[in-house]
Amino acid sequence: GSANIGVTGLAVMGRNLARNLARHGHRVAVHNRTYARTESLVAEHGDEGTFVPSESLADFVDSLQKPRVVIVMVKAGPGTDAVIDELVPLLEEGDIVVDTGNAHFADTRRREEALKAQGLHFVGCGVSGGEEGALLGPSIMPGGSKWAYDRLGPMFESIAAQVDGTPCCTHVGPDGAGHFVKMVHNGIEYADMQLIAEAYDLLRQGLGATPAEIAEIFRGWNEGDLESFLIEITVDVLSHVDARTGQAFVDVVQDQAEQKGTGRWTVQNALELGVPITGIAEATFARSLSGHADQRLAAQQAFGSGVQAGWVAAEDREAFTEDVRAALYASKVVAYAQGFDHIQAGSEEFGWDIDRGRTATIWRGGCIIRARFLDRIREAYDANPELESLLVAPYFAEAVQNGADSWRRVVVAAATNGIATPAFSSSLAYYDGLRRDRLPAALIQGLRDLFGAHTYRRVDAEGSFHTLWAGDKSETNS
Ligand code: NBP
Repeated sequence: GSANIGVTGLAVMGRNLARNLARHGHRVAVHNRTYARTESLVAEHGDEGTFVPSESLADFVDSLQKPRVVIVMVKAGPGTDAVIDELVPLLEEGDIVVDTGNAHFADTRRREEALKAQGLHFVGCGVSGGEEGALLGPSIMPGGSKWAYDRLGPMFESIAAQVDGTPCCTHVGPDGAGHFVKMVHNGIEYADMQLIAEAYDLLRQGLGATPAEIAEIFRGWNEGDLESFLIEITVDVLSHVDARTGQAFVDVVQDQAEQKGTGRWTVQNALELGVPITGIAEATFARSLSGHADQRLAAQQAFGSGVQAGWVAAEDREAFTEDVRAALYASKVVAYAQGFDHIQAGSEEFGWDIDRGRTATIWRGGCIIRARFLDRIREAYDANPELESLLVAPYFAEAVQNGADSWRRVVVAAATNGIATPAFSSSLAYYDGLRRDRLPAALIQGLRDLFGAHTYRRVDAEGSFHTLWAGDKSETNS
């Protein structure tokens, strides 16, 4: 075979990834279950580089140089298994199958194990950046063996987004590590968007400002620490006017957020690993709440919304806006700190040895959460790879401490005026909980011991203790 790399699955993502590879001088074998897609890719973009089209999967495999690298970019789930099952008998020892779909990392672990038993390398690879990223430079998060990365890493690094000359692609770790990190990335994306939405809501209701006016506030914020793709596109969405009605676009969109499930996966796994990713969880639940139209209507009818717009006095407008900015930044620091804790917990659980600083580096470009702030995260982990929490890294500690008064004023204002800010509020609660010397968890331990003899540990002695609550309340030591 003559092609360096192959892509099977040529819907929007696979098509754009194949074009990106071809544009970077790789000879790309292309295949799709329905041949028409393969034909249209070559007809429309054949001049962008070298494509080697095949109608059958067997011819596609034959057109590849050994050891073969086959990218599978099909609808995640049973489709991926179907393609793998068809591919495996056609491959030879040492060949590499790369799944760039949005697979759950547990599926990736299962597939990796199955293919390893057949002498094949399986690379579960997170890709972020949507259609445009796939074409112009995504953030790429490959898992799998080091051997596989040595073979395909240079090709992936060539097509990834580049920031300051560094590609947004690195070998994340063995088996499911790449898809795990992609999952947490999406969870952080949920939290970041919820925080932005809460900031918008506060400005809109508090100031009585129009979406266009708020777009200008976000535009200003994008000049500072908050500079990021999500803030940038918030400006675009808020300033957009609906052609049909002449109203602000954001006012004609149904207020029910949808989800494809990666936020849910993140929260489910965090519960299993016991990582308090409260920002991501609240963001996921806020989307669920928005979708419960019937319950919302019932509650509106029962209680009314209770929000009095325009509560901020004229002389306080600037200060309030700055408070919301600081609260947004502090809450965002919490959301990312929690996300990186989750990555660390997964890394320990599955033995992946993920480098959190490098992970921050590959999110600086190409992906949805790309932001200036990720440089700071990388610096924090470079300075101390064993960092207990991002929150305590000097730069973030300062941001959170400096913003704390603003953060509190905003959460108070939200509560006073009937604005739901689950992500702002829970992030503040996390910060305050984490830094407390004594938590009321001591009382919970007492209750658990009383009703269930669950035992407790003492502050002044080793071992587990139980109080004979129903008896003479003496203490036993086990
Ligand atoms: P889709 O997720 O819409 O999948 C369509 C592709 O899957 C077509 O090529 C289709 O072939 C193929 N396919 C299916 Br469906 N079942 C198959 C089977 N049993 N055997 C062989 N091929 C099968 O495509 P997409 O939107 O390009 O996304 C591809 C992957 O990338 C997904 O896993 C997605 O989650 C992930 N992803 C998407 C984005 C994004 O922004 N869209 C971003 C990051 C990752 P056909 O043409 O013959 O029907």
